[in-house]
Amino acid sequence: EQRAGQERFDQIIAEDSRIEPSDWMPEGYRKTLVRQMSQHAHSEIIGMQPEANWITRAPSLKRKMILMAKVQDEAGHGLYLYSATETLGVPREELVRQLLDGEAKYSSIFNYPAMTWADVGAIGWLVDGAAIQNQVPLCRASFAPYGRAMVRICKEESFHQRQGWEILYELSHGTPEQKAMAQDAVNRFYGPALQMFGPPDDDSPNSQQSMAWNIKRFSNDELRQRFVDMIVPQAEALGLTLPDPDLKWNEERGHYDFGELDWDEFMSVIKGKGPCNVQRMQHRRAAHENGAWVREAAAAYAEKQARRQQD
Ligand code: FAQ
Repeated sequence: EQRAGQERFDQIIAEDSRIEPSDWMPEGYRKTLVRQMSQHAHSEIIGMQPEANWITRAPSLKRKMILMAKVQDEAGHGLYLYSATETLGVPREELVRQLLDGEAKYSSIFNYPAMTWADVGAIGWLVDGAAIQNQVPLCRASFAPYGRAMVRICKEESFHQRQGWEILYELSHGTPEQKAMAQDAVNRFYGPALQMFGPPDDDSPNSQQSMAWNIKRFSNDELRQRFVDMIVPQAEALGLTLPDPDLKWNEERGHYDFGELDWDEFMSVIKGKGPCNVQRMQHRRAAHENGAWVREAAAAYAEKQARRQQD
């Protein structure tokens, strides 16, 4: 049965078709998906924190409503992704436990603080922008529930990126102080946003296999390059600069060259030593504990409904 399963799996991958949860799959494929999808879900949930910090301080009612909607979208993305991961046979409680115990990673970017209102703009433009670049190809991931979740998520991320760009545009066309604030936010978020795509290809242990399984469609460096090519003209349109003296159009390659990123910083953030790692995890653990009564009430309600149906 294992051999037949493997053959069918190989055929589905070779045809660039899709694996459903009920299909046989190799254990490594399942593990890789659980790892990547759950880390993605955790990132969405932890990623609510930097921007949520600004909901009460948004500069107008309209901005507050937009920001609230965006942060709620991130919660929704986390939930679809947890549900998609559960189809691989790992219960939600276990995924959450892995996050709270520090076993599972989440994106490095969310360990940086949102210090000014302009940071909310930079997060929308650069962080959601990088997220879209990485996630559009994931709509074609070979594991069907992941791809399906990604379609909706990407639509919402596009709105998020536009709202961030618009915040920065307003600031960069405002007073000199506002423009300086926008520039400072871009200066701080540019490098960490580029690191969201993961380590350079030579140091990316998972890429090759994930690409062979049609989970990843492009390598970390390919997506990073596309992102840089996309944001350079957008930065020009904003009237802001990107903080990289080596950023230069390369006619021969047809791409922008850019400088080496600070990979020591990246590794240290992933290992828990970024500016906000401790705060992010403390906040998440407290939110989990404070939400225990909601989970208990929901479970009791579900049980009551199930009993009623039996009667
Ligand atoms: N941060 O071999 P690779 C969002 C880890 S967007 C932390 O290259 P892989 C939207 C990696 O897990 C952000 N860790 O790994 C939003 C692996 O460690 P492991 C979330 C990172 O998986 C916006 C090790 O390094 N998006 O949330 C990072 O093939 C605004 C070796 O790396 C996704 O998760 C990093 N940046 O490629 C929400 C997208 N990069 O697991 C709120 C889906 C790498 O072996 C507000 N994920 N690592 O212990 C992916 O596409 C891939 O997992 C990559 C990494 C590209 C992130």
